[in-house]
Order: sequence, then C-alpha cells, then structure tokens
Amino acid sequence: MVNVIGLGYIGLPTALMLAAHGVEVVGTDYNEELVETLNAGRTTFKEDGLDSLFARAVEAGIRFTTEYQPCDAYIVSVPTPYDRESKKIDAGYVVAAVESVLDVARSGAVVVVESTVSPGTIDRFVRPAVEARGLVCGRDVHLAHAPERIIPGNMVRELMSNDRTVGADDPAVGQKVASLYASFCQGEITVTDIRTAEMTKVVENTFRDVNIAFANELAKICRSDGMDVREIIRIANKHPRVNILSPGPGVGGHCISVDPWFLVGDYPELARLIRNARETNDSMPDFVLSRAADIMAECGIADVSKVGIYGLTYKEDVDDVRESPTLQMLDSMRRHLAAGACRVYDPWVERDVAPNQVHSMDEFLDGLEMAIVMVGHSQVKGKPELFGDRVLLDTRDVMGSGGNVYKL
Ligand code: SAJ
Repeated sequence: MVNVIGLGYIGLPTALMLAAHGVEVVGTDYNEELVETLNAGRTTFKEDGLDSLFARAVEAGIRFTTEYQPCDAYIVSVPTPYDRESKKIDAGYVVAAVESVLDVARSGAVVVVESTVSPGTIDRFVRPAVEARGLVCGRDVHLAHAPERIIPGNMVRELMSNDRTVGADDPAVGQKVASLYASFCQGEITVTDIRTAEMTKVVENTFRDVNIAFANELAKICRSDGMDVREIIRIANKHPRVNILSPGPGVGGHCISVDPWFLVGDYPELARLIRNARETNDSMPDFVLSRAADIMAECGIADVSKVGIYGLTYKEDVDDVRESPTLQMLDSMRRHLAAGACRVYDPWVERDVAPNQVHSMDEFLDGLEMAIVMVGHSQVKGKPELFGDRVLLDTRDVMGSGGNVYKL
C-alpha cells in the first residue's frame, strides 16, 4: 500500500494514477473539507481528464482520509513556499508531513518526497528529523526524492508520458521507487542521488523562468524604441538554434515563479542572472500598468472604471490563481492608484478573489471602453470580435491585429 500525503495539484493526480494502475492507495490530507469533497465523489480543481481518472481510481478502491497510514511506502506532496525576505525555501510543510509519517511508518519504509525542494533540503531538514528520533536512514527509513514535471492543463497525459527523475541514497531503493512510478509512467525514469534530483528539478523551472525573462526584457527594449518584439522573435526563431519564448504580463503559478528563488536564497552571490530574471518577470505587471496608462491617454480614456481586466489565473485554461500576474497587478494598483477601480473577470474563477470581480462576460463588457487581456483563455483567444470595438491591450498576443488591438 502507498500512502500519498498531500492531495493538491500534484498529490491528487499522482494518487489517482497509482490507484488506477493497480496500486493500493490511501490519500491523506489534513484539510478535512478537501477530504470530505473527495469522499463525496468530487475533485477539487479543474484539469483535463482528471474526473475520469478520479472515477477509475475510486472504482479501483482508493480511499481518502485525514489519517496517516501505517505502511511501507509514502509519497509526500505538500507545498514548499519560500520566505519572501530571505528567499530561502520554507521546508516546514515537508518536515511536518515527514514527522507525521514517522509516527506511523513501518520499519524500513520508503519515504519519497515529491514536493519541489532546493538542493540540500532533504539533507538539511528531513534527514535530521529522522535521526532526531533515533532512527537510522538506510535501515529504519529510506529517503528518496521524485520530483514531478507535469504541466497544469495537461497533467494527466504528462503524468504518463514524461520522463522522470528519482533520487535515493541507495540505488536499489531508487529502483524500487522507479518501479512504483513505472506502474503508470511510460517515460524513462532516471535513478540518481537525492541532491542531484533536487537540483535538477529546480534547474528545469529556472531555465524556463530565465528564458521567459529574456523575452520580457526584449519586449521592454522593443517598446522603448518602436520595434515589434513579436515579429523579431518570430524571425529570430527561424534560426536553427534559437528558441525564444513569448513575452507576457509576468510569470505566475506555484512552480516557475517560486523555484528560482530557492537558488537565489541559497546562492545569493552566484545566482545573479537567476535573480535578475526573477526581478524582470516580477516587473511585468507594472509594465502592463504603465502601458495601459499610455494607451488610455492615447485613446482619451480617462475613467478607470471603464477599463476591465480579463483573466485572473496565472495562465490560460486553468483555474489556478497562485502568484498570478493579474493578482500582482491588482496589488500594485492598490498601492499606487484607487483601490479596485477596474472590474475583473475570469470565466475559470467562480469564487471571489479580487475586488470588483464580475462573473459573466456580459457584466464585464457592460459600459466598458478598454479591456486588458491578461490571460489567453480559449474563450477569447483569436476572437477579438467578442470585445466589439473596445480598445484592447493584448498582453498575450492572442487577439490578432485589428486597429483597436494594442500589444505589450
Ligand atoms: N509564460 C510566459 N511566456 C512563455 C511561457 C510561459 O509568460 O513563453 C508564463 C505563463 O503564462 C505562466 C508562467 O509563465 O504565467 C508559467 O507557465 P508555464 O506554462 O511555463 O509553466 P507551469 O508553471 O504551468 O508548469 C511548470 C512546467 N515547467 C516547465 O515547463 C519547466 C512543468 O513542466 C512543471 O512540472 C511545473 O512547472 C512544476 O510543477 O514545477
């Protein structure tokens, strides 16, 4: 039996995937409401293919509880935030979850940390928690790290097809963990040591952050001197070894906007490019605001209440608002301008997460003169006509090139 600890964006699909592929699984989360929802037969977030996977896992006998289970294998998938001041990882949730696991684990159990952690976190925080109980790593408890790589919006397919990494002290334990994941993962599973696995995962997300920052910096340079950044990137990408990503309103989500900070926090003198990239991406919501102010002036729009923000999630066609550029922008507006003067709408976000949030496109467009498109949801992508002749600031380059469409 495998006890999956933490039933969020990663833990839940992983638990369901294992169960649907013949592994006996109990999912544990300390959030009673979440466990009740799952036990009532409902999933807790929207993701393509998740509901049918859920149905298969339930049929296969998966159980959800707030209790930790005595067994031989655990997968810990809990949040790893960073401290906003020091930028270092806050391993508190991981350590607390491992502590609870150790209260019930059978001797010789394998504890797999799946949460993304900075290199050395398991040595610095998890191993000492094991040893403080007089337990010996490699005898009483086996530690491993198996970070995921799935992308929200395509999680279910990527869980099965992506290559994976497993880090373990003992290669034999690494292979055991790899064969557990191989129950559903058809990708190649590389077995290595824990620190290499930790670093690799953070490096992957940092690579993407740095590359997005490059595109965003180009957008700023081009805007300052009347050049078309999208056309320049399109042509540059025809070079066989150039692949520039897309500029946008900033980088959100719980992975790419967080993980690079771990390296900045731990290696402040060395991680200079990485820090710069993070700062560039974090500056984009303010860049959107100043661009919007210029366009308002150019179009003679003076009333902020006639300007609306479309999109609250961190990217298209997901319901996740964590670290989203729109929330960062609203925060900045609160600090600099009249609070909540713009209306906000996102078809994927039903709950209220922002001031002046409306819940239908009609309500959003009523009396609106200008929309700032922060997310290219399929609802509007390629459909500028939905906005009529209103002025559009298209931060994602998804609205074509009509006369009323302005780009970043
Ligand atoms: N973005 C841009 N320009 C681009 C690409 C993305 O501005 O060209 C923005 C997005 O709009 C979003 C943010 O960056 O705000 C991140 O989005 P994403 O789609 O690049 O990545 P995530 O956060 O949804 O998922 C990432 C993935 N990591 C990589 O691509 C390296 C995924 O594979 C990881 O498993 C996941 O993080 C994770 O859990 O770490």
